[in-house]
Amino acid sequence: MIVLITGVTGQDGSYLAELLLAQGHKVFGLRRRSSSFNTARVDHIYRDSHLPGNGGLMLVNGDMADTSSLYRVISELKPDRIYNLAAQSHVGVSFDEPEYTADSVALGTLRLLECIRNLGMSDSVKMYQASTSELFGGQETTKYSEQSQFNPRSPYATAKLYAHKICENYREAYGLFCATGILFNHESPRRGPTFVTRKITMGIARILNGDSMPIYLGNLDAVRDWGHAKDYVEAMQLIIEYPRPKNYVVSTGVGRTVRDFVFKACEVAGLNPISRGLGQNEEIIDKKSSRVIVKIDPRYLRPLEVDHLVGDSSLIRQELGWKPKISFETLVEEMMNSDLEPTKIARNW
Ligand code: NAP
Ligand code: F7E
Repeated sequence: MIVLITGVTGQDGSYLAELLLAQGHKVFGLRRRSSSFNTARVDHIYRDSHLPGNGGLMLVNGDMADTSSLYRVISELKPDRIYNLAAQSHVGVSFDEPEYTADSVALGTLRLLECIRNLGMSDSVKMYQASTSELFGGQETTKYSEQSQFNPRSPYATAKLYAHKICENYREAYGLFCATGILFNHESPRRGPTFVTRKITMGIARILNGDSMPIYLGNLDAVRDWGHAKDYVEAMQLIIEYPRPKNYVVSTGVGRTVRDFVFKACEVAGLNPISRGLGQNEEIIDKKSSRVIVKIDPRYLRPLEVDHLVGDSSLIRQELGWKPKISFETLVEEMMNSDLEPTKIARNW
C-alpha cells in the first residue's frame, strides 16, 4: 500500500511512519521547507533515494498552505491512504498566530480534500484526519465522547473544528472516505519541547545538570488525559482501516493535573517535590535541597483556558478493540529518563 503522511516530521508522524514501514507499506512523508533541518525525528528511518533497495521513509516537499504542492504530490504518488497530521498544533501559539493556524489546520485540510476530489480519487483513497479533544473545550468535568458537544476555546481548536466538519461534509457530499480520530493528549520523548510535559522533563534535566533557573509554567491546575503517542498512532491505523469512515474518541480515561505531572517527573528524577504558596505565588521545590523546580509565570496563562479534558473511549475499545498499553507512570519514566540521559547527571545535589 502507498501511504502519504502529512506532518511526518512531527511527534505522531514519526511513530506512524515507523509503524507502517514495519508492516511493509511504501511510506512517503510530506516535508515543508525550513532554513534548518526539521527531520530529526525521522532521520533514523529515512531512505536516501540514491541508495539501492527498498524500504525506508521517502520525503516529498510540500506545504499545507500551498495547494499546488499538495496537488502535485497526490497526483504523482496516487496514495491509497493519506494521514493528515500536519498542523500548527500548539494551542498557546495559536493565540499569537491565529491566521497561520487557520491556514495550515482548516484550509490545509480543505486543500487536501479538494485535491482528492478534483483528481477523481474519492473512491480510491482513504483519509485520516487528526481531530482533537480541544474541540470539546473542557468546561465540564464529565468524560467527553463522540456524542459530546463541541465548544472550541482557541484559534487552534476552532480551526480543527472546521477541519473536522469539512471532513464530515465531504464524506456526505462526495462519498469520500475521511475518518477522524478525536485524540486526547498524547506524549513521548519525541514531544515538542514547548508542550507542557516535555517542557517539564527537559526542565528537570536541565536543573539537575546544575542550571539554577526554575521551570516557568502557567496553569498547574489544568487537567489532561495523557497517553503515549505510540499507542495513539495504532488507533489511527485501526480507524482508517475500519470499513466505514467514522469519528472515534481516543483517550485513556484518566485525568491528571499539570502539577501531578511535575510531581511524578520529579520523583522519577530522584527529587522530593513539595508545593508551597498559592495561585501565582505557588512554587514546587525539592525538599532535600530546597531548590526551586517550578515557578509560575503568568505569561504562560492562555487568554482562554481549557480546564478539564478527559475522554470516554468506549466506542473504539468496543468496535475496534483498541486500548492503551503504556501506563502514565511508564510514559513519564520514559520521557524523564530520555531527557536525563544526554546530560549524564549526578542526581544527588
Ligand atoms: P507536531 O509534533 O506539532 O507536528 C506537526 C507536524 O505538522 C510537523 O511535522 C510540522 O512540520 C507539520 N506542519 C506544520 N505546519 C505545516 C505546513 N504548513 N505544511 C506542512 N507541514 C506542516 O504535532 P503532533 O503532536 O505530532 O500531532 C499530530 C497531529 O495531531 C496534529 O494535527 C495535531 O494538531 C493533532 N493532535 C495532536 C495531539 C497530541 O496530543 N499530540 C492530540 C490531538 C490532535 P515541522 O516539523 O516542519 O514543524
Ligand atoms: O498544554 C497547561 C496549558 O501545550 C497542556 C496539543 O498537542 O493537546 C495539546 O494541546 C496544559 C494546558 O497541550 C504551561 O495551559 C501550564 O492547560 O502541553 P500543552 P494542550 O494545550 O493540551 C491537544 C489535544 C492538541 O490537540 C494540541 O495539538 O498545560 N500549561 N503551563 C502549559 N502548557 C504549555 N505548553 N506551557 C506551559 O508553560
